[in-house]
Amino acid sequence: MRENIHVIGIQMDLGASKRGVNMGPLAIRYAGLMDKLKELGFEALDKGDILSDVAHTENPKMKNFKPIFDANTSLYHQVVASLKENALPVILGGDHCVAAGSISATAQHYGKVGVIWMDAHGDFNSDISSPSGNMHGMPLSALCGYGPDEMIAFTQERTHIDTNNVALVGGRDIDEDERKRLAEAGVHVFSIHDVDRLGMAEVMKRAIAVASEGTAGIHVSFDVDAITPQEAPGVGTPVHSGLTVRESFLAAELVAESGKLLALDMVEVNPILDERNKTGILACELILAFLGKSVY
Ligand code: HAR
Ligand code: MN
Ligand code: MN
Ligand code: MN
Repeated sequence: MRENIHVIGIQMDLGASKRGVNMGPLAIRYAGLMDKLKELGFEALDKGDILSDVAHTENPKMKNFKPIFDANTSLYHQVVASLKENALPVILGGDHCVAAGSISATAQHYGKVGVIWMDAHGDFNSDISSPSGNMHGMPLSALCGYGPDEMIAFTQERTHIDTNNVALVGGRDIDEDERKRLAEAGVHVFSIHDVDRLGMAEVMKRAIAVASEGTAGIHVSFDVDAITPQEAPGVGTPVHSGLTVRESFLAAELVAESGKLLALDMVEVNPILDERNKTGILACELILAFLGKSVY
């Protein structure tokens, strides 16, 4: 586990239909993230927030592509810089389109990384398959080389994530075409049903094995809508019957225990829809758990 943490916010909400998720980084910070990281003994640096240009759509199949790409380009360069400084980047979203920048950076730096994508959704649409044109439904597909390729065009050569090293955990609202695309691509899907049947400990054991095999380590991308909406109400696209709070923490604790974490995204916290920062506080505590805060 790295001792140096760089916290990088990105105030982005243009990838989603509902506005306000750009305030997520503030909500997570106001839950006390920086102080709590220092209490855990980390050298924690707040790199501030990347801002986004205003909404601007040229192509309705990829809404707000230009400002999303520009902000993601800044994020990509910041994450690469942090990795070069030997820090573990913690990225605060923002909607999930920001994983295009953050995971591209980890892949560029390490060459081969695994991804554990915790989400109610698959985020495996292309611009063609997307029912909405919302870019937060596309980043995992783009990162794995299934398009839209423009979304990750930060450098000349693309470093695609090998789907053999990708595990999706907690999925329960996946579009019909998206499900076929996930299966054809060979993404390892552990749906909420698998969590019920196998238990989170076994699911994470398998997900960590998938993401570790032949890789430098794991980038976890945690969409808070993976958690059941009663416990995480501050999300734009809630889906009933999700992960319990303890299942979420167990997942985080097992990732920490693996010692494989290279970078972490904590995304989709929408303070406008939240209840007294409940989801922001939960996101903050989950970050600490992923970084090794133990419960006893
Ligand atoms: N699958 C739907 C779409 O592509 C909804 C996806 C996005 N919602 C999220 N992503 N919060 O995790 O539009
Ligand atoms: Mn998502
Ligand atoms: Mn989601
Ligand atoms: Mn496989």
